[in-house]
Formats: sequence, C-alpha cells, structure tokens
Amino acid sequence: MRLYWDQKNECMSRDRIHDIQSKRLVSLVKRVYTNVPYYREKMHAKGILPEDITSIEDIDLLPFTTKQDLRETYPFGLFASPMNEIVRVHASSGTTGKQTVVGYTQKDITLWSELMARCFSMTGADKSSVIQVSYGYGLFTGGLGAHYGAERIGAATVPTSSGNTQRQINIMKDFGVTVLCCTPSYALYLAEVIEESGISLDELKLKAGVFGAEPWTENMRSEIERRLNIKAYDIYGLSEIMGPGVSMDCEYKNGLHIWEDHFYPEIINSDTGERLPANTDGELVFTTLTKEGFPLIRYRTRDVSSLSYEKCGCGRTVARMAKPSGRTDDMLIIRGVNVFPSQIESVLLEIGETSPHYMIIIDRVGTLDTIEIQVELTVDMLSDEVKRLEDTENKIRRGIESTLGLAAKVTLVESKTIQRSEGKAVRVIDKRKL
Ligand code: DLL
Repeated sequence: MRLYWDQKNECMSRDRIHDIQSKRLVSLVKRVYTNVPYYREKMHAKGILPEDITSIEDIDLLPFTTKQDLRETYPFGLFASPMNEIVRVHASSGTTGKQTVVGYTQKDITLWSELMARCFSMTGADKSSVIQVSYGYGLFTGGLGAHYGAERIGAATVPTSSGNTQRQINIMKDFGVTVLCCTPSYALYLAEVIEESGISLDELKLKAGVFGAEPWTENMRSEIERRLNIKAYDIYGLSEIMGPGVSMDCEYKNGLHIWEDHFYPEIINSDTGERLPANTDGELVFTTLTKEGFPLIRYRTRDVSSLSYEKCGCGRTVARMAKPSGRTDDMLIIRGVNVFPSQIESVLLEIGETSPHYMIIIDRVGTLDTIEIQVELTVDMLSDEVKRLEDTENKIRRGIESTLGLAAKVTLVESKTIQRSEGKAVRVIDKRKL
C-alpha cells in the first residue's frame, strides 16, 4: 500500500519548508504587486513595497484579504493572470451576499490534481482503486477537485455527483467502489439507505471515505465508520484557496496535514488580527504560495482551528490543523453564550440513544433567546415506552446544559422527519434572523 504520493515534499525538514515558503512568498508578492492593482493599492496603503518582503517572517507586514475584498473585486478583479490563461472558473454560492469567483490556470489545475493525489494516497488508494465522487459537480469545487485527483492517481473514477441516492448505492455495489467522496452528512444518509435496502456491507468493497466540506465531529466519524465499515478521513478546503485538498488527515487522525509548500497557514485572533501561537484556537488564515490565476495573501477563512508543528506518526512534517469546529460566522450566540452546532452534535452522539439526525431551532420570545434541539428517534425507539423516551430527552437536555451551560428544549421527533442532505447539511434554523 502506497501511503505517500510525494514523499519528498510531504516529509521534508522544517528548515527546508521554511526556505521554500520564504522563496515563494517573495515571488508571490512581486507577482501580485505587478499584476493586481487592488493588491498594489492595499500594499501602498500599508506603506509596503515588494522589496520589504524578504522571508516568510515578513508576512506579518502584509495586509489581510477578506471575503469583502473578494466582493468588491467581483468577478475577476483579483485574478493575477490574463483571462486567456484562465482555463477554469469556480464560484461559491455564498450564503451571505454576492458569490465569490475563483480562476485557475492550467498550472493551477495540475497543482490541484497533485495535491488531491497526495490526499487520496493517504487513504492507501492507488491505481487499483475505484473512487466514487459524490460531491456535487459544477461551480462547487468538490466534484471536479476530487475527480482530477482521483484520475491523477490512476484510479477508476466514477463521477456520480450528488443526488439520486439509490442509484449511488447500486453503482457503489455493482462497480466495486473502494473509496467514497462526499460530505459526512451525505455519507450518513447513504449508510441509512444502504441499511434500508437490505444490502449487506459484505456486498460492498468500500474501504475508505474522504469526507469534508462541512464541520463534523469525531463522534460522527465513529458513527460513519461503524455503519459503513470503512476508515473515514477528513478533508478540508475552500474554493478561495483552491477547493478540496488544502489539508487532510492521515490514519493517525490527529489533525489535518496542510500542504504547506503551497499554502502558508496562520492562526489569528479574529477581533484584533493578532497572530496566535501554536496549539491555540483562533481564525485560520491562508496565503497561497504558488497559485497563478487567483493567488490570495493572508486570506481570512473565518474557520476556527489551531495549528501544530510536531512531526506526525505517519512521518509527515507539514503543519497540522485541528478539525475545524465551525466558522466564526456560524457561531450562534444564544443568551450571550457562544455555541457551535458541532458541540451539540458531540453531545447527541456521545449519548448515542437517538439517530444522529438533528436540527437546531433558535427563536426569540420577547427579549429571551430560545433554543430547541429536534432529534430523530431511531426506528426501534418508536415502540419504546413514553417513560424511556422521556429519560432520553432528559439525558440530552442535561448533556447540553453541562457542556454549553445553556438550558435547551429537546424534542424527539419521528424517524425520517428531518431533511436529509446530499451536500452541505443545513442544521440550524435561526428564526431571529428571519
Ligand atoms: O467546501 C471545498 C471542499 C469540497 C472541501 C469538498 C472538502 C471537500 P467551499 O464551498 O468554498 O469549499 O466551502 C468552504 O467549508 O471555509 C469551511 O467552513 C467548510 N469546510 C470545508 N471542509 C471542511 C472540513 C469547499 N473538513 C468552507 N471541516 C470552509 C469543517 C469544512 N469545515
């Protein structure tokens, strides 16, 4: 089993990583200063010239880039290559405001395929694998990003895209799919439909899942691994930086390896912009060191994570990011308490008496915020006594209260009443904003 795709670059010394990053940052800054008027002005506003940047340590001198900058330059204002060199465009739908558009040169697409190949190889996949890509194809980067990486390692690539769940399962079985790529919430739904179809896991050849595009907890990972009898890997990325494959975890499951020779990570305090030390939670920031079409300097992802730099048991030396717990803008503030939906997911799966499908409903009665957590019963529970159901409800309520310090209403709802997701799950309805 080949676990490295590019051992030289995945396992180089920290000194070497530092040198490569320094060299690449210097040329990146020159490039954007010359080619992107918006960046040039931002640097002038900070009193910076390209020659002030001589190593990666100087990155602190450079301005941040935010989603707002992307909106102001919509659609192509931050592209650093002329349009006749752009071979692909993706866009993120953007739940708030205008969508953001990203462009790739041929070299960018080749790099993306290489980095996705590194990711797939971490699962043990190779040219003998059959990889089903159930991320959506289209403007979303998930489908095509995974597709090119799967082809790069020479696997038989099955571009099912998302949706038509029964067909996905038939294909998985008939084609002997060994690696599944989709969101973790869709993986859970696929597991559910497989169970209902009466297909035994022995009839499938599935070994690994490459799941991402949304936050998911360790408990959710165990649930998916158990129900599909596979190893589930966490893959992270965002369209602005490239798409899937910015980082992924290995079999040691102790953080996601960032391909640091191409993406320079930082963690900052999102209120002050101050850089935070290793192993401290904060907002993740990335600089794309080698991208041509759409390079970004110190892009604020709004994802909450932390970084660590110790060598991993797998031999990789690149920085690892903690599983993102959510986005700063997805954090709910309920009666002054900060809550990430993933914390609620953790409690529900820890108790483990219900199904893993849930919905969080926030409302305001008078001046008081209310939170209701709807959790689905499992099919077996339908015949349970009322007393046992009440016990489960109470257990969840106490779990939420002791974890979050927040009194929540817990409602057990009938099996299959919570909407299943085929892509990124929507788990919160905030009626205060409606
Ligand atoms: O979701 C790219 C992607 C596709 C990643 C397939 C992995 C797999 P966007 O639609 O631009 O791109 O959304 C990016 O999704 O800033 C995070 O908030 C969230 N996200 C992505 N992967 C993870 C993950 C794709 N593994 C946004 N864990 C990011 C937690 C994730 N959140």
